[in-house]
Amino acid sequence: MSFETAPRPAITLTIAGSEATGGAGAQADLKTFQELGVYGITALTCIVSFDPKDNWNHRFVPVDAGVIADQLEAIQTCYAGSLDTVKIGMLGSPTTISTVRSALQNQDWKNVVLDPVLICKGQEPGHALDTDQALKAEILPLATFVTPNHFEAESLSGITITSVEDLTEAARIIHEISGAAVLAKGGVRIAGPDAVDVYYDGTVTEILSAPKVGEVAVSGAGCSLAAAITAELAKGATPLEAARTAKAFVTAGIAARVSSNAPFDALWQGGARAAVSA
Ligand code: PXL
Repeated sequence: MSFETAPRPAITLTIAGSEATGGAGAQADLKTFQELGVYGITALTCIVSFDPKDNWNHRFVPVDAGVIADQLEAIQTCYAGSLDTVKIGMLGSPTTISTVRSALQNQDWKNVVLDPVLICKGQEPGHALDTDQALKAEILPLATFVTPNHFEAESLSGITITSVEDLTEAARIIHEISGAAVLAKGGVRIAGPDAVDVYYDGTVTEILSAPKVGEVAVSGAGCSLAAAITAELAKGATPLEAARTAKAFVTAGIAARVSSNAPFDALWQGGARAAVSA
C-alpha cells in the first residue's frame, strides 16, 4: 500500500458545541465531514446535555473563553495556509461570540458557513436575546453562506414565514443584510407534502424540495446540512452545488434516522452512503 499517493483531504473546521447524545452539534459536523471526505477539526464552544428528568430540555455549559481561544490558536497555527473553510454552529454566549470573531479575523477565509443557531429545541424563544443580537452584529457580517431554519429566518429577516414565497423573501432580506449566500430552511414547518428550502445568492434563486419524511423535525438535520455545505465548499463546489448536495445528503440521513429513548430521532450521516450502495 502506498501512502504517498493518497490525495490530501481538504481541511475543514467546525466551531461548535458538543451535544452529548451525538445527534447534533460538533458530533454531527464531524460525522458529516468524514462521510463527505474532508478532514474534520473541532473547536468546542459549549457542552449541551439534554435532561431526561426535565422533558429533555437543554443543560448548557459554556467552554471558558480562554480555552476556546487556545483551541483556535492551536488549529490556526497547525493548519496555517491550508485551512480556509470554517463552519460556525452553536456559540451560545456573547463572550464566546467575541472570542470566535477575534480568531476568525486572524486570517483570510474562502468559506465561512454560519448555521445561525439562535435557539435549541426545547429552549424558550427570547431566552438569550443578547446572544442573538451579538451573533447578528459580530458573526453574520463575516459569513459567506448562512443556513437559517424557519425560526431563525423569521428572526433575521423580521418577517413572518408561512409560505414558500415568504421563505424566498426572507432569503432575499438575509442576503441583503449579510452579503452571504443563503439557504433558508422551511423543513417541516411550512405546510405541504414537501420539505422546502430556498437558496438565494443575490443572483440565483432555487427552490430545493424533497418529500417530507414525517412531520417532526429530526435532531442534527440543521447541523448536518450546514456541515455538508461546508465540506462541499471545502472540496471546491460552488455554493449552489454545495446546497444541492447537502440537501440530498440530509434527506437520505433523515430517511435512515436513528431512534432512541428520547422523544426525537437523530439523523444518520451514513444514510447517503447506504442509499448509494443499496
Ligand atoms: O441543532 C442545533 C444545535 C447545535 N449545536 C448543539 C446543539 C443543538 C441542538 O440541540 O445541542 C450543541
